[in-house]
Amino acid sequence: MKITDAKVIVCCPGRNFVTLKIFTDAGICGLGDATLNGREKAVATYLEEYCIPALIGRDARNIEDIWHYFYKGVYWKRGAVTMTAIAAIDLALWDIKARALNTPLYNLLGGKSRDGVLVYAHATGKDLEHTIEDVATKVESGFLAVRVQSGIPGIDHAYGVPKDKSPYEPAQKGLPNEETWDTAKYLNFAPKMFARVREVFGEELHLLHDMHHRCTPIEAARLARELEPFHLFWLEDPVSGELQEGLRLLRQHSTTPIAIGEVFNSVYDYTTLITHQLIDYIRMPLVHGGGITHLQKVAAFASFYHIQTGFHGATDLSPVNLAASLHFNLAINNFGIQEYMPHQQIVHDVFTPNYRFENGFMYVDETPGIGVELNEEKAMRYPYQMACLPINRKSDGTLFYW
Ligand code: EZ4
Ligand code: CO
Repeated sequence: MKITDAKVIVCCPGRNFVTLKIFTDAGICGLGDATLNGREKAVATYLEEYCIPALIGRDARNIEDIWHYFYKGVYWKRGAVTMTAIAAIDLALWDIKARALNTPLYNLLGGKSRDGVLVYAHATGKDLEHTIEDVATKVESGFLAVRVQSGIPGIDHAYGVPKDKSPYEPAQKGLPNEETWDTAKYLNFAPKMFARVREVFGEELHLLHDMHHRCTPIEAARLARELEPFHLFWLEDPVSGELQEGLRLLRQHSTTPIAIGEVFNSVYDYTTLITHQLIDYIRMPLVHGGGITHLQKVAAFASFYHIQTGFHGATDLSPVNLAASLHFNLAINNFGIQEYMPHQQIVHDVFTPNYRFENGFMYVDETPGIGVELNEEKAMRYPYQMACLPINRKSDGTLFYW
């Protein structure tokens, strides 16, 4: 089955998405997500200029060989742009293989280890009481796990917390916004927030929290320790992933489970963290981590250390990534949880997914392949608009370093 062509579709139904479509001489096409928030065109160009010409003529069935061709063959290994491009190729090839064999993707990954995928929702609010209301809304809609983030007294805008009722979107049109951050105010507020959430919602609800790499190791250790009575499912990105020894320091002080890696793209970002058992959940998503072929190996490696998956799943990853992640999560033994934020309706004008949410879990249907269709004609109606993630400064103007 020869690859005859491939093309990159960049569209902006509410936010930017980059999709790779690979064509074969068997008449079967596959889709891969190539969206890297705020750097979309870099991946699109990487694919168009360097990958697609080298893909044409290859046998689409040889996924492992093609993966290594693009990983090792280019000399310049790793990096978010490269690994996102490789992921898009890899996802599209797995989609093609599963469509060719007329079976849902999870069947090729070992079959189902479970019926549904446990997912967590985001609850946010401009202040604590609005956040509590949003947690209640998520619980009422059936979620068993909720990530809680709130506006913080004394901080103008907390990352990822919409100011009004507008949909979640951390990227803003144009060049990066500059926001102000105050760690001391945050550290004072977060334990009070979780005390109140537990008081209102009791012990059963799984609670998660994202620190977005804003703390030093000793600050993170303080918070992880103070949050212990509230039994978090996980504390995410407590320190920058670049500082792996920081996680060891945190570990020495706290039993709060740790998740990290939404900005990672390689197993080599994880080797110390996994083998020294400094974390509990890996966050690297298929789309930024070289696709299924690479994540299968990382997840298997983590499994030997009793570390589970908890893939990134914000709305800046496309429905193709989410659907592929659900197949992956259904199949592997050491699945933990999946982040799930529903895309805006306008996204489903372009992408038609095969998944549904019910009572805290997500399910895929029996559609062969990854199970997502892209309407290219509709995609053309939403042209790319530059948007970037914000930059943070301390209250005295210093640019955040970690
Ligand atoms: O910052 O998706 O856990 N989720 C997150 C997200 C990420 C954005 C980056 O593109 O931290 O809000
Ligand atoms: Co995060």
